[in-house]
Amino acid sequence: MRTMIFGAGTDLGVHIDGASLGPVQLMNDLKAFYQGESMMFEQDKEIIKSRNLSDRRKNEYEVEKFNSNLYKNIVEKIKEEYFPIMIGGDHSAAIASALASAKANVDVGIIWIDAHTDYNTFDTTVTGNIHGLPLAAINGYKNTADLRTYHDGKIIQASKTVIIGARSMDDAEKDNVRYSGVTVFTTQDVKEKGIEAVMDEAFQIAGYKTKGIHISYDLDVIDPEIAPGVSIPEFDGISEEEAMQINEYLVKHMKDILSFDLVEFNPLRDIDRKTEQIALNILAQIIKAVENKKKFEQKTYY
Ligand SMILES: [Mn+2]
Repeated sequence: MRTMIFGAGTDLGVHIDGASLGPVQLMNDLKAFYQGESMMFEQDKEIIKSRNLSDRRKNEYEVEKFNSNLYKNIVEKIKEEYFPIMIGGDHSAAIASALASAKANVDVGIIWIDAHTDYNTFDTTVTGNIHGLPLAAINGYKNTADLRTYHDGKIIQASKTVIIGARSMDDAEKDNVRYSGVTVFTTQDVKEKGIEAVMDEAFQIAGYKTKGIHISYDLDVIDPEIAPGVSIPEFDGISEEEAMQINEYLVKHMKDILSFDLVEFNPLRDIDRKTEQIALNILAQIIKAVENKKKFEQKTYY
């Protein structure tokens, strides 16, 4: 299949700057071997970001405007039979990419690979950073509707949602996760059960009676000693080897995958380009696997 890379140059969803610079940098690096198409989206330079600690809806209008444009373009390109790869930007952009996949592909599951569960609502958020809400918004959970006004309401079901690598949750967010019914594999679960077993289970759940799976990969799932270039690092993450095993699994199961995000690369926080190299590795492998993906290949029956 042909790939369309969507660069989502936004850091409106987090009070720390830099994630908006990720996609341009990675696209430049990719030029050496990616001759395919891309569309770059940038946040409005005039925006003065809200960093007010008491603002529980930081840059809500701006995030919504950015995502609405991104969403429309991804839906269109999926209909033109492109495979969308969204490079973030902070994770708020995944509301657009995941819901676009749900809109264009009708019935999808989702695997959220992330140190955080991103399952806050406007009622429970402690920071007001919208990159802590996207998965709840994608699942249509409670007070998140304002984050998908451009979308027709076809959310991704929590029963077909799997989080992998979580190790940081706010207290109220924990309750949200519990009530929602999503499946969570913590970093500890990954270490104990092994990548293969966790991924097998995740694909069963997210792939069950769906047309395929949206993968949303947040680089902060990896230990910050190895991948420091993210906005909100969490210690005790997965190793580089485990990250590559996850990627190998994804490559092997590309026929079940409909769309892919790689988010939260923050060049301003990176050290010795470590995170950049890992991000490039992941992208290069995924792009190659998409090239080899046949359009009408039968999805695995889960
Ligand atoms: Mn995230």
